[in-house]
Amino acid sequence: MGGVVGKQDPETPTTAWMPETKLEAKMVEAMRRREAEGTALKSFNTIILKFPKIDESLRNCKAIFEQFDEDSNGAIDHEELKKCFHKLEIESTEEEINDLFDACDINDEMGMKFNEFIVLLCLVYLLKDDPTALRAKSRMGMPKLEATFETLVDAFVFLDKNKDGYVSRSEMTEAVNESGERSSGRIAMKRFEEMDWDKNGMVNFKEFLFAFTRWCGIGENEDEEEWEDKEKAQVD
Ligand SMILES: [Ca+2]
Ligand SMILES: [Ca+2]
Ligand SMILES: [Ca+2]
Repeated sequence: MGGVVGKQDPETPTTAWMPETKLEAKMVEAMRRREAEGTALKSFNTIILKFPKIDESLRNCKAIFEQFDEDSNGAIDHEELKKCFHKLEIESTEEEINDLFDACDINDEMGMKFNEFIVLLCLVYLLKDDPTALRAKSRMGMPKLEATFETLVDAFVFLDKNKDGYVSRSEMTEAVNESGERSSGRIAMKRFEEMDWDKNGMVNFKEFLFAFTRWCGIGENEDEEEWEDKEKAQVD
């Protein structure tokens, strides 16, 4: 019977969010492990200050995307992704690749668009941070990009105050309020709604990453003009 239940953190509220998929469970587990190490970020503003650098680094990732999009159709299909993993020496089972593909292919177009590819790589980065896997030393052989992914993970760790692997509305408010800006509560709510894709009141790391690529303006060619309008309204 069961036996898969991990150590229950006494501080975990009884309403702790249950992961909906196996991949999400792994993601949350990896995030919690990472969260136990703490964050290098001191304030919400330090995250904001890192935006331009993250933006630049993610855009540079386009060359990697194009390299693996062998037929240059603007999307990385299943076979291309498998080759990509092989080339980057990311050890994954067929099932893991399938799960990642399904999780990140948000438009169900049977292919990774650039922004989806970034999210997928960053999730791989997080998931490969497995202390039991000795081979994980150099996770993907892309030090610059990995440094950016680490910053994104760190930002999430900063936001997730109770370290349960999800950012809640109140955690977002708390983080933004610390920045001490007027009207920050309203901004926090707006940002939260932008992140909480499935509107379940919690933001997981994947949702956080997708929101981030949108804030950086990556993947704006998608059918989401409402995002752009929101962005414009917020620039001040
Ligand atoms: Ca392709
Ligand atoms: Ca949390
Ligand atoms: Ca959510």
